[in-house]
Amino acid sequence: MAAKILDGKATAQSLRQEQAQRVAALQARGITPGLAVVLVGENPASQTYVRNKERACQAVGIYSEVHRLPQSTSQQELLGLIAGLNADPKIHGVLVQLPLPEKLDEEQVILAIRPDKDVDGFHPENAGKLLLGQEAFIPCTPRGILVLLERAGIPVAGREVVVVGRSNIVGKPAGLLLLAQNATVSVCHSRTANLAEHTRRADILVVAVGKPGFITADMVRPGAVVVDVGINRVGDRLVGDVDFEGVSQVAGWITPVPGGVGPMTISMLLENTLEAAERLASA
Ligand code: L34
Repeated sequence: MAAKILDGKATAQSLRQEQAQRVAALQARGITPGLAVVLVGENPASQTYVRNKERACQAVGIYSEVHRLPQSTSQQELLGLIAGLNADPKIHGVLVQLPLPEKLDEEQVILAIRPDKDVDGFHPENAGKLLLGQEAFIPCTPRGILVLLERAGIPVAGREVVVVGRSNIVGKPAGLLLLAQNATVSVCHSRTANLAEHTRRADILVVAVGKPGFITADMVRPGAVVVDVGINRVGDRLVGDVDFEGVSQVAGWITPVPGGVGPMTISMLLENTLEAAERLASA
């Protein structure tokens, strides 16, 4: 195996110490940072992610509450809960785990979260600020990718970055963030013609499509940095969107799945929650 491992688990772990210190500093001023997570339904992957978020909060001393609601929850009930959390002074961050059950209106739910508690950065106000380069909550997964590269000493400015996937929660904000860091960014998607021609040009390749083994070794430039955002369950195994076996022979750096971007997503949620509480402390 040629590629070095971009270890998200270890990076998230080392960030925890700094985060615990920030919690202590807030507590010295009488503020305990608080996060509310809302989980609707029984999606097993979401249950795992939310449990991991709860544990991470506990590990650094952030107060967290998880509201587990049945699949049958109505839009009105969900909006009512969010209104309560918006007004709750213990809560600095509010997150509604996605995806929501089909019959719920995701867009309306996100719009109901107070932008200054929107630690996912999904509210149009935060998304718009990110687009304009203004200070905002930055979505956790894209922010996690940036911090992972930064902590590994991998420069972004001036480099050719190709993002595969254009979702609102990963692909689009990742492209904008990398652009703000002076990368030359292409965003590819399901209708991209000659995808491999694009991916082979990448110094840094970010993949978030949700298809196991989608990126193969022949699509990767030798020595490239490969960031695999996918988490797919294949039988009883977790695999990314990148064929790790093959691509790790070619790439210079690669994120594993699990232990890559996932733990960084959670780490950045803690980061955003701390920022929300710190803003209140200095207000
Ligand atoms: N609202 N919805 C909202 N915010 C988010 O930031 C998310 N995301 C994505 C899905 N829906 C969301 C997450 O939390 C993806 N995601 C997430 C969070 C944690 C992990 C993966 C994705 C994670 O802990 N991954 C572990 C393995 C977990 C497992 O065993 O399944 C890892 O090592 O990659």
